[in-house]
Amino acid sequence: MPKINKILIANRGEIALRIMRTARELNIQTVAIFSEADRNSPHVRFADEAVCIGAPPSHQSYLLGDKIIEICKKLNVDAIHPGYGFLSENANFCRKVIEAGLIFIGPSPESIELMGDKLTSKHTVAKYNIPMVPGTPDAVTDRAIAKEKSLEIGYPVLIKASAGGGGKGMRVVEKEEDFDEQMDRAVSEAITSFGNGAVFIEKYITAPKHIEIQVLGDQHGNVVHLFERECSIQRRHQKVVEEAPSAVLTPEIREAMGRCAVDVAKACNYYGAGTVEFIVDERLDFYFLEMNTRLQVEHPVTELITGIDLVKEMIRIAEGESISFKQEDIHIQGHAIEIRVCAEDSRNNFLPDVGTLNTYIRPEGNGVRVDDGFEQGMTIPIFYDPMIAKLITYGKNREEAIAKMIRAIDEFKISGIQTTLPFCKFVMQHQAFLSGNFDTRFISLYYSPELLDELPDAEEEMLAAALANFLMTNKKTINNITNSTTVESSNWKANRLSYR
Ligand code: MV4
Repeated sequence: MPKINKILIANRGEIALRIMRTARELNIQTVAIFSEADRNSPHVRFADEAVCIGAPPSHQSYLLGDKIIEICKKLNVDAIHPGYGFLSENANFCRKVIEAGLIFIGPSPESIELMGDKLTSKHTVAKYNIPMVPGTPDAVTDRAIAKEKSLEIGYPVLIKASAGGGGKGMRVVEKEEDFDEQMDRAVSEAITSFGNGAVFIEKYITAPKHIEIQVLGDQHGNVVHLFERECSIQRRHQKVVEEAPSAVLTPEIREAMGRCAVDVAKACNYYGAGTVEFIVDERLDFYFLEMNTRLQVEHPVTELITGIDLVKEMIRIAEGESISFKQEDIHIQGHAIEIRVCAEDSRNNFLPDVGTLNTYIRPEGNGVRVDDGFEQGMTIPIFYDPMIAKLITYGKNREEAIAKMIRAIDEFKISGIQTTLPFCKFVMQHQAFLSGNFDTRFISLYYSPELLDELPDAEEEMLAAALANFLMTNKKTINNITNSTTVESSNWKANRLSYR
């Protein structure tokens, strides 16, 4: 079995650090790559070796597959971990890595290819009894036929790009009169975004929950699942809050979804870490949507409830080892929630906010994990994803995880840029979130920026503290009114800095 002694991480920021930390625990040497914009990043300093790969834009740096492979040869690297985004789901890159005699820490190029196209993935899993949304099994090109099928399926329908992702090339059609226009839009968007105009039709599920199952496969045909993540709170197809487990699944549905996810992985001979995405309707009927063939941003919530280090498993699997545990060995323990702290102004339509982290103080303490790749004083580059940090809390149950999250959000001090922290606090305090029963409409149904100002924010807290202080210094009067005992007080609360 090939032993990995040195890994190059073909990524940046928090995920590069996350992977390097596990590599170090396994006594594996690490090589970072970085663009000119990331020269001073923590992921560069953490690595044993680091190589500047090019100019800030991704196409001149983190997406230069051939150059990355060249660096591996020069530095005697054994394996590449692609992280998420960038080259992680690029089957051609994966193939070139293997052809260069290197190990790709992830699935085979064939699995990536099969699951990268939605229609191909549906055909691949067809031999297993995987529930799927009613729809056309193949691409539709003829409008008359497409409309006929849509009537059969029943409006509303959804036109989806087969090569799609991130909601691109996806159009809801409410009634037959709108069909032609929406089909034209979906096709042209699919061509522009993916260079492939193939679209298909599905029944539109109007209030779906997004629930995904983490799977692991090894190169000996073993596949296990690590339960679900609930990811319904999204904006523009970007997840904002994720948790594990889901508060609404019954043990029976959880097991059925887990078995389905394992079958999907088996259908494409999957190895490595992957995620099988489902939508779940009001009746808790679930439907397979697609499979993501990478380590995902939200993997920490699964690590916390299972105690499994997913990156460690990925590395061992890439070396040819078997998964280190059996399905029956793992159980859900406690509850974990993750929020994505992004450089976006939740008061202004989540517009990306550029600037410098003048203040950046992380929350700490029991049940708090922060995965990040920035430090105080750094500027957030405009060239990449606006995510600054992932804040993850873990408690013995959902209530505890939420309480810890609210405490940790308040403890997170960021100034210099607007972040999604206030929005995430709003979510944590919303009745629909607290109930555990919500769907992908959460933001459109419940959120408007004005509501953030109704939350007690740091400034209000300071005002309240100042008022309390004023009342305390006038305690004689208060005592006269309330007859309470006097207590010592100081100005510390009113004097403390407010960063937000
Ligand atoms: C759907 C759907 C409703 N009905 N398919 C969005 C991205 C892609 N992964 C699949 N998506 C959806 N597919 C049918 N037949 C609703 C969505 C959807 C969605 C799914 C998960 C999380 C957020 C979403 C937001 C809008 C639409």
